[in-house]
Amino acid sequence: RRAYPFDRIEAKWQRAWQNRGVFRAANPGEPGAGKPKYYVLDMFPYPSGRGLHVGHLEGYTASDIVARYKRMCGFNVLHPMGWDAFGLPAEQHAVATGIHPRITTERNIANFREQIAAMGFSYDWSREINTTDPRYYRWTQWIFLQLFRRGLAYVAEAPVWYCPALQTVLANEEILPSPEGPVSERGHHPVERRPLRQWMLRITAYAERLLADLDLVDWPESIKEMQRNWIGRSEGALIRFPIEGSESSLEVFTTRPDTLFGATYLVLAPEHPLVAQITRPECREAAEAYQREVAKKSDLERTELIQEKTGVFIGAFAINPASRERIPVWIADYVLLSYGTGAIMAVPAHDERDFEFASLFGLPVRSVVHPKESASLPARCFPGEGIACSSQFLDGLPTAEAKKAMTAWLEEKGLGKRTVQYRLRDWLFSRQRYWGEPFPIVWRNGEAQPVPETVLPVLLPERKEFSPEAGGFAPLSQEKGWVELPDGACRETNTMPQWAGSCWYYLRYLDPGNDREPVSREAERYWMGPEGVDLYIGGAEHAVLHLLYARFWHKFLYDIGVASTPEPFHRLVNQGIILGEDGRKMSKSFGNIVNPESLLREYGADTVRLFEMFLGPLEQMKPWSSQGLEGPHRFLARVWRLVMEENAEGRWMPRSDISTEEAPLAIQRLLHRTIRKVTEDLERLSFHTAIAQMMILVNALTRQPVPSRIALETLILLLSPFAPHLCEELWSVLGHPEFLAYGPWPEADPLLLTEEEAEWVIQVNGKVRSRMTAARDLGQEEVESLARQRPEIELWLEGKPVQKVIFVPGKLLNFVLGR
Ligand code: ANZ
Repeated sequence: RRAYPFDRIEAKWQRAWQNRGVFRAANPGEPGAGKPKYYVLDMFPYPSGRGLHVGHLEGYTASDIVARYKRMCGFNVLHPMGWDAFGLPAEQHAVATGIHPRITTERNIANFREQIAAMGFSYDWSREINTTDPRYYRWTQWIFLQLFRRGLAYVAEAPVWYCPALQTVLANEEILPSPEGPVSERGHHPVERRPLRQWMLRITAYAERLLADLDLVDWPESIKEMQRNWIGRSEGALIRFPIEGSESSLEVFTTRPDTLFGATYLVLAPEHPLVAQITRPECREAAEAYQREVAKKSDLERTELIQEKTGVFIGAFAINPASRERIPVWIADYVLLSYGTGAIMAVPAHDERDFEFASLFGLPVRSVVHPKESASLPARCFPGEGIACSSQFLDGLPTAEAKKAMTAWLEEKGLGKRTVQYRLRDWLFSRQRYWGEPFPIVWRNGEAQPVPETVLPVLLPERKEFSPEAGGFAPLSQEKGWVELPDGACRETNTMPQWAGSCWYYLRYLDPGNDREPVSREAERYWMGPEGVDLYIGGAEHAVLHLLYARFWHKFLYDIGVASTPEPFHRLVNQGIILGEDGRKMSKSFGNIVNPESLLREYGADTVRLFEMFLGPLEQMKPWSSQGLEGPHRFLARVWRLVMEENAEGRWMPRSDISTEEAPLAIQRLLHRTIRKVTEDLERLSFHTAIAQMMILVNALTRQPVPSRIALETLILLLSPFAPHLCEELWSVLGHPEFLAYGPWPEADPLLLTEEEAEWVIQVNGKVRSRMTAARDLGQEEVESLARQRPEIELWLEGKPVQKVIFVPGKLLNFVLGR
């Protein structure tokens, strides 16, 4: 038997919200747009065949609570949802089953939509978007054309990652390291380097801004750091070394020009184009054998520190431009072709890798920097900063100044120049797949030409065959009637990668029906001003994929006047991963995915929502426990019974004894402390602590012989973002005809908050472990809850059952732990 009739209530309010368009956000010019705006965004899902699981719902519940809270605070809230529906899984399914990806995608979307609706999320469905809808991808193609016209999209033959299993190329960001070598992010299939002609986007042109503007956004430091590392800015110098007996010279990139006098040999990446030219005939055979061996390894394997260094002398000598010394030229795989100039000057005295290499092959080590503290030279390699020595005009200069002095000297002599290098590479933007956006490009006389904007979208042709052809040919190339144009031109047959659609979807929600432009200026200024999306919630796995790509497109859209803010997402929050009951990541392969359907049937959406948030801090990783749903469910049933009672026929009726008098002072004080705490906790997205406080309030109200109407209404308002169906029902039972969704957020009365404070002592097993200042008249429950929220107490209690709690009013709380 159900603790309260959630099934009836939930269906009823979901219908009412939908029918009355309660969550429609007002665009400029519409009634409601006079309010301040708040844009709270979820990372839209890829509608997979598996449906939503409780991990998705965590982020969506959090953002929904914020959306509902902000609405009650008087904001015009934009809270949209859509589908990132191009991509590999639908296509692989199509290859396996012969069912068109569009059909699978539509089916999956319908399923997702239903699951999401059952949770009572307050999305404005009138703004729903789907990246595979031609009315949407028309503008994705339009943006690509603008990139192309400005030289930011180009075709290049480059060594790219190719995945034989997926039969497509992949971007650097889609490759993961693994013990067996690099693999695809999707599916973990082995990948290899292949030279292929591909579309590239010049994200490197934005490297500096992508880096600098991280300072403008309120994001987790860990994500910012991952982006900084991915962009990988290094300041240094390019230095030219003449090659003895050759016209050519060799350029190296170094971050330590101050160590030039210590450069005792040069190293080229084995694939460096100069190798063929300068290798001496007697060394050719060995060099080529080495090149073949290296071709089998990935960059990651090559730069692995623990790996034994390998290399081959190629018989050539260069001249150190500072010391005029004759130094040997080697090839070795610890130097990568794709970074800097693909060649280095080796300074074994000050670089660990060079030192290791020099020791192995007996190459000279020359110290040119000594530590600040002592003039004696360390026996081994000294990679730190210090004072230059044995370096003529640099001697005595600290490293920073020596770098400047050497760079100035090189520039003056025309031997080198200051430079900034980035680890970031241009974005490989084409895929040999069917299920993606076609490029708005035709090839005429070997030249890529843009399709005029007026004929967009370039529709994806219907097909019955989805397999790519072996050898990296795109499936669309078989679609002759589509590819060949009457004037002899041919369409581009690659498609865009899945990331394309998600690069700008948050802008389309602002004005989804616009068929003249991606988004109107007016809607964009209103919703994005002044700092972009106010809150963006999603998984941390997108740290350098979606979040970097979207920032790049956004900056471009800013440059061409479509966007008005330098950054798209002001505040970013990553929900923590929810682990299976077994403590492992939820995944199909572990068979531990919890789907929401059965839980919704058994407990209802409000309980699932509350439980998701009560699991622990939003950003932390936490294990799931389906039994844990009982507690939140009983809590909601208790709230229900504060307002409702069962009559003789077993029907739920409003309680007849609800008092219109003020609650006793102690209850009023608790009530207002709860208002303050829940409000503060919502502002900092600390949902579990807000719930804990409301539980204390409900316990206190349950102990009252007759509940006070004011206290009940306040509780309902505070609880409504978390358990919206139950609260709408109780709100209407208490005689309010208007939707609670726009109800007034309660305000704490400062007079009821002023209280005498006390210093509370918190003990664990009789030992003082923390102290906190809080109201003197707090009850045991409140002190216990506050104490448990303190990190140091959390640590002391972690994993140990509390046997009993000793409470001394106004003074002390002692947790006695079981053994
Ligand atoms: C000489 C030197 C002396 C260096 C010294 C370091 C210390 P980051 O900070 O990552 O930019 N390097 C340059 N290009 C390379 C390539 N393609 N493959 C492998 N290593 C490369 O590192 C820049 C430093 O990494 C450069 O500075 C170069 O070694 C090396 F005491 O030059 B250095």
